[in-house]
Amino acid sequence: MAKIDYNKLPKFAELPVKRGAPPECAWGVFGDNDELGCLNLLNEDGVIEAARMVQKGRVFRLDTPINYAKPPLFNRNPAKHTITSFESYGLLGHDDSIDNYNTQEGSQWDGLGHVGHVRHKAFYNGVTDEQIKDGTGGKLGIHKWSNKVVGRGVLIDVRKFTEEQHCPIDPLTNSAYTLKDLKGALAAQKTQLKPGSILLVRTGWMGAYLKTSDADKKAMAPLEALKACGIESTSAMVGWLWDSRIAAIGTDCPAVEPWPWSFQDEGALHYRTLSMLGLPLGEQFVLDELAADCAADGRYEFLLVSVPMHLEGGIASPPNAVAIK
Ligand code: UVW
Repeated sequence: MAKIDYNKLPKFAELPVKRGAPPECAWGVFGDNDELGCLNLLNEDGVIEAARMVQKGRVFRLDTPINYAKPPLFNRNPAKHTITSFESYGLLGHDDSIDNYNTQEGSQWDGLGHVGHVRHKAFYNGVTDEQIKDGTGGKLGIHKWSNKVVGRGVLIDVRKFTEEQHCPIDPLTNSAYTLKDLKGALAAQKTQLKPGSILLVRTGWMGAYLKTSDADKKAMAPLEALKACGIESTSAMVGWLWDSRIAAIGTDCPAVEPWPWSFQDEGALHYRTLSMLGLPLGEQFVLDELAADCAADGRYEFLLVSVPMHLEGGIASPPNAVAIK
């Protein structure tokens, strides 16, 4: 992990730095051939500092179980888990396989090859559709993150904050948490963002979804039917994330931004972050137990360890993440 001087990075208002690049994009900031985007903000010092946050040995799993959503959201396929017996070899034992596994069927990081900009027809750093390929020959593969997503995690419990302010939104609608809400929650928690933080935002969607009936889950799963809260998709929001030097943002809702968002909307957060800034998005994270612990001890920072799948050329991955306090 090369060390970046956070103070030498351009402010959001100074973007783009690359001649001819689209507005509000970070292409070229970490080098013309960079494929890691904001994950470049994580470094050895950050890992050491984050390891010091481990004080009581509690470990919180941040992934949903595979196939937790029945059926998976956005028309994605359920995975088929099969156990095979070694009986025919005269051995007591098993193998297993997961067929039809969609890397975004539950908790996930969206890799930088997931979504390219609707108008500029390019992925982060100007990567073209033809350059996204299976295996090692392609660009922006998720395997390049497999040892990168470790550092100081920070939770913003915006759900709790808005409940305490008596203005909670319904997470099962496409309502937005504003930048003001996020800043208010941070202030209430007395939490500071520092450069190289991996930001987690609890919106309350996952808890609300898990409480619904099987029939409701089935009804809301299709892309056309789903409604879900998220954070606002504004220039001010992404400017704040960039200027705060956030390395990645993970949420407990399906799309980070409210769903539905229009694929034709150039202002969608997916474009502003994945394609323009190289900022990884995490969705459907499990944050309630972590949030309860943070509320109990008043510490909203922790060591976050996420090891995305070592899938060469992969587009997305379950985070395989834990927060350790
Ligand atoms: C959407 O916004 C459709 O979410 P995802 O990143 O899971 O594709």
